Amino acid sequence: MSANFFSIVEPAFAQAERPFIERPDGSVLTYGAALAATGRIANALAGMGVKPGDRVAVQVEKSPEAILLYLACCRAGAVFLPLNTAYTQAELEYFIGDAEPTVVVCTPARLATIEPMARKLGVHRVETLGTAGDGSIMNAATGQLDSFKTVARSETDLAALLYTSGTTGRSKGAMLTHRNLSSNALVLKDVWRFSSNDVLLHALPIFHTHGLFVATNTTLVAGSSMVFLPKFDPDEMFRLMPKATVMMGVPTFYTRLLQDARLSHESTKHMRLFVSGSAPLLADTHRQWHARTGHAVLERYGMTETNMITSNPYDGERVPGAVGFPLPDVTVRIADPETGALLPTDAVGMIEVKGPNVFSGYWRMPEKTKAEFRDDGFFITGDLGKIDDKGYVHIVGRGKDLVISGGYNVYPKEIEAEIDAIDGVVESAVIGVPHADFGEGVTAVVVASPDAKLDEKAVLGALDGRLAKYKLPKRVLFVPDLPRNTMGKVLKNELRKTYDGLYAKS
Ligand code: MCA
Ligand code: AMP
Repeated sequence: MSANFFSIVEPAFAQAERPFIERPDGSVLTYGAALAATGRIANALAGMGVKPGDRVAVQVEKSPEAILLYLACCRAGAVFLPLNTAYTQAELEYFIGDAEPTVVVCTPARLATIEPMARKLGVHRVETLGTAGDGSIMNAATGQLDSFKTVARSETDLAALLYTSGTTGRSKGAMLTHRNLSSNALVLKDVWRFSSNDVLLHALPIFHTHGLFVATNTTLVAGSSMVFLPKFDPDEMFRLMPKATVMMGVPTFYTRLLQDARLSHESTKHMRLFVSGSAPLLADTHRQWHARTGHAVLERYGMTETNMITSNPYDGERVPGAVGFPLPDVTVRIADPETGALLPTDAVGMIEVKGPNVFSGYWRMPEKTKAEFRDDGFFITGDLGKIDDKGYVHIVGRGKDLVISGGYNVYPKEIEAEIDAIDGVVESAVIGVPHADFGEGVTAVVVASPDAKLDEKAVLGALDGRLAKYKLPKRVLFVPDLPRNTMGKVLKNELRKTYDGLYAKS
């Protein structure tokens, strides 16, 4: 039997009249209409020359049609490559050059800039998709047959390519197989008790694992439905929450909703589950949420490379500050970061993971892939943690130099390289500093040459357009020297301590 992820979720589409996605205006895309549309789009993709294994790169605004395009890619056996809408032209150029997609789909507004660049990189077709069901890809699908024979795929065939930045060098494409997607979706459906009665309030972006796989794939395997918001907006969340039973969010969703007077037992009474992930949910936020709503947020832990790894229990204690137990079929262990030797209960070390959820490697980077796996197949997450005597996993820090801002990963090296290239900058260090809204605020500490007339505004001005906005430092601070150890390594921990209270009141 084919292991194509679409074939696994196909039973949901048999309930043709059931709602799949409800738009904020109340209009509904049923499973039946979605099935037919994915067939038409898959036929259009095949007509454009997309063959199984080809990449389809997609940088579009959130819409139900973007989900249909993702599913059509699955059906056609193509590898879906979603791209954050905040990525700049230079960032896109790298991804497209590296992934060599057959087709690029962008917003109508960006066609004029993306098309010439993509063509120069050898892309066969550049198509558009708007937020109102418009765009050339939808035009190409019009008139195509609804029926499409979903391409047979094996468990190890690629379903998606998701770029993650690295601690060193360039972004890496995490290769995710059909088995990675289906194993995680089936497990999450069970452990979070998803059923066809559920309605997920979906306010996450759909170009990363959280909004695309965790939220959408779990909905699909359960035949549930989603209320789809273009983006997180507290007014819309409170208006639509009475229609929903589940919400998934990054910690910033929870801290922002907590600041809203409308958050109460009453306004959340229709909900059965709140899930948090992508960044640490402070134990304090967990407790405040419980006090205000009566709901214990269920925190889980994952990575682009591994999908979801652990989850707090549905029944049983959801421990504030812990990320719960390894998911069924997933093995988690704690090892000495240097030697790989296994560590006992409660000892802090590197979190390593193995299971059907773990990706098959980085796109065209066999050496980087090898470096991040142990010989016995465990993936080295780069997160530091421990497992307590009850089996709960706790993340206590990061072995990797990473800042997580509002659920988005920012790798300091990438920002430092851009800052160091600015005239008058001697060197820089980028750190994450506690931030009331984003969890961590990207912060640049810069050493300028004595004769340079550089200030915060000038640095930010020089970075504008070169990096996605969420990567831009919230503050740029100038120092005469960076603190270093005897080996000459910048002491980022010391910098983090110095600037700890910088965003306390933001
Ligand atoms: C927007 N801005 C940000 C962020 N988002 N800056 C830093 N960090 C961010 N996350 C910028 C905007 O460009 C804007 O800049 C300014 O901050 C204020 O924007 P605002 O309107 O407040 O932001 P927003 O549009 O409300 O977005 C905040 C958000 C959003 C809702 C938290 O970032 C979001 O939806 N995050 C979810 C990320 C996510 O899905 N991560 C999952 C990755 P200016 O004022 O200059 O214009 S998957 C993953 O991590 C793993 C696998 C896992 O475990 O899930
Ligand atoms: P990404 O590369 O976007 O997939 O981000 C993965 C990283 O997000 C992980 O390696 C963790 O550092 C972090 N992360 C995800 N979920 C949690 C969580 N619940 N608590 C703490 N960190 C998390």
